[in-house]
Amino acid sequence: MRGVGIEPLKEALRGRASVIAGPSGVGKSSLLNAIQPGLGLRVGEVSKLTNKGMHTTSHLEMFPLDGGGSVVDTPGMW
Ligand SMILES: Nc1nc2c(ncn2[C@@H]2O[C@H](COP(=O)(O)OP(=O)(O)OP(=O)(O)O)[C@@H](O)[C@H]2O)c(=O)[nH]1
Ligand SMILES: [Mg+2]
Repeated sequence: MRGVGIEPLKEALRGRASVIAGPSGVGKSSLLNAIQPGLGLRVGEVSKLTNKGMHTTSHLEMFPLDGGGSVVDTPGMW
């Protein structure tokens, strides 16, 4: 991950409650790990067979952000 666009996203999440949603394997958990080092969210490979994620995140969880606010990581629904 090159970190491009992480700062503006951090800024957008600051001070509010947000939810990250989208298909499995697009990098939702990876993005949150980049935004808030130390979260240690599990990330998974994308299947070579289907080219989709393998539903690594399996539950909803809300995390407080250092800059204020919070964010919810969600399982990809498809
Ligand atoms: N090339 C590239 N790969 C990325 C990037 N971000 C994440 N990945 C890869 O994409 C794969 C899936 O990432 P996850 O963060 O587990 O995806 P997710 O959206 O949380 O998936 P679910 O938890 O299954 O819904 C992993 O192999 C990551 O290493 C990125 O910016 N670039
Ligand atoms: Mg995930």
